[in-house]
Amino acid sequence: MFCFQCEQTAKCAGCTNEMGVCGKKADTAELQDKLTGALIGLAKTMEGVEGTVGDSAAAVVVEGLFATLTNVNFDNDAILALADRVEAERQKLASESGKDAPSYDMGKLWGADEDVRSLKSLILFGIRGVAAYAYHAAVLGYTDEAIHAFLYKALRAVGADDWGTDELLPIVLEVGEVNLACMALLDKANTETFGHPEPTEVSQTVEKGPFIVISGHDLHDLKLLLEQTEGTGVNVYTHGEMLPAHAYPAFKQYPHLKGNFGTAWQNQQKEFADLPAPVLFTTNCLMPPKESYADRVFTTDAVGYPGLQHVGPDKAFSPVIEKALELGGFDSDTTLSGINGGNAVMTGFARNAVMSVAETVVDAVKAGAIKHFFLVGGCDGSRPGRNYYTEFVKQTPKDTVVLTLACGKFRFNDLDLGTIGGLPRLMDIGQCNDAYSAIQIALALADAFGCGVNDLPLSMVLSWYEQKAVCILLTLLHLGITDIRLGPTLPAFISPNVLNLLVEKFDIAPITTPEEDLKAILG
Ligand code: SF4
Ligand code: SF3
Repeated sequence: MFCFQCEQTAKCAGCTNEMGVCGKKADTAELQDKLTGALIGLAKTMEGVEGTVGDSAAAVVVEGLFATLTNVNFDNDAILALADRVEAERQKLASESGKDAPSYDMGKLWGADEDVRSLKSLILFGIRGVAAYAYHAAVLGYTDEAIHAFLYKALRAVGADDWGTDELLPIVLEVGEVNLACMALLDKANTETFGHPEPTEVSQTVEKGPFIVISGHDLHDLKLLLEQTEGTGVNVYTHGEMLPAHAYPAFKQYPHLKGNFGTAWQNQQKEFADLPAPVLFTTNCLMPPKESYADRVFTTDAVGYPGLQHVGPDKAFSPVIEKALELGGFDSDTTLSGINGGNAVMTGFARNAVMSVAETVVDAVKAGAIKHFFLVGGCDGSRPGRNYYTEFVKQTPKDTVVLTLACGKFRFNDLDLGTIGGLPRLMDIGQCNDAYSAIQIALALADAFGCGVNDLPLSMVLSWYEQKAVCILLTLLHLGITDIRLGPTLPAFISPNVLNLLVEKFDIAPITTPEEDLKAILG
């Protein structure tokens, strides 16, 4: 196998043995390549006849890309079934249009010249992230043909044998542009369906009695689960990237959505080991479950793992609810504190909430009360160097504000950083896709100060793990944002030449130490 799409890849170079660091087995990796190759074949078959492509083809492209994202699907049967659907769509289209293109051999990509491989990887991994966001928007009824058309174009670019830097680089940045549109679509879907997030304190105490833990990014699944658990005596707790759901008005009407359980994804094997409740995964990041709790883990949507119970498109969560009733939950109220010992966390500082206090923020900056903003956001992971982010946030001066998003925040979201002028110093904007909100906040601040985003007293200190972080990073580059610090390590798929290019054009830099980086940023 060969896979180097995530941050924990073996030796910071690539997973090549019988099993990847994430637990993905070689045969699964090969089937994922087969699926991706089939998607490229389908996209090539579509060239010139996109107008005749039906919704089912668009759906399978989105799902096929999403399923190959890190920590989503480990189930060979599910991946093969997706590849078969792709194949069927290609044959249907080919018979209609008289045009056909075979599956692409991914071995050609992994064996390509390192700069070509690097740029194509940025495109492929980036669109895997875009597809995940497009999937969540689509389940709420929001789709955009321009986004689908770009996914086809980007797949063709990955399969273009004679393309070099000149052809590929513009498409890399276009991934960022389209991802911005896709995050905007998801933001619209979420806020029009569930309302605008409001600052909300979330308890980390699990009340006694039966409960379900729901993880991942899909708010629609949460809604369906809350509806189906209503009146059953089963409480619901969020986990990981589901935490920001508590801030949406539509979810506040469910009194049995009680709080949050646990921290970021890489702690699940420890945190779920003795859990007297089932866990439902709606997206990444699923880790191979330990035997001790595998019978309590359920998957849905694009997520899958051999042997785990999967809830299909009918979304009948009854087996999950029955499991919760059977396990019964804790005998007494139980708190799993955050990693710094805090028992409650705040979320919901999305664009509407922050912009409603924009005047206070701008006045505080003008009066010198707020000297600097940091966006410390992105994915969490298990690399020891990731305590950089905890230390960085702890060391930010009292006259600075820390904005955060995605699951990396569990490293510090239980810290009490105090307030500035009535505003909390630490504000959680939401999930990784709420980077859209963060961008809107930054643009509004730039507007208020009559400057560009790069001229704001704002620094981005980002952590990455999987491919959603890749497309978000490309969005920031597309917007011309410079001086980003990235860690805990740089992507293995960025070749030295491509890195030079990013450094020259965007001043992107690896994190060093909290002390040095803070000194460099604050002068
Ligand atoms: Fe390795 Fe990451 Fe690929 Fe898993 S997703 S096989 S850890 S590079
Ligand atoms: Fe986390 Fe997996 Fe990336 Fe949406 S849940 S951020 S790592």
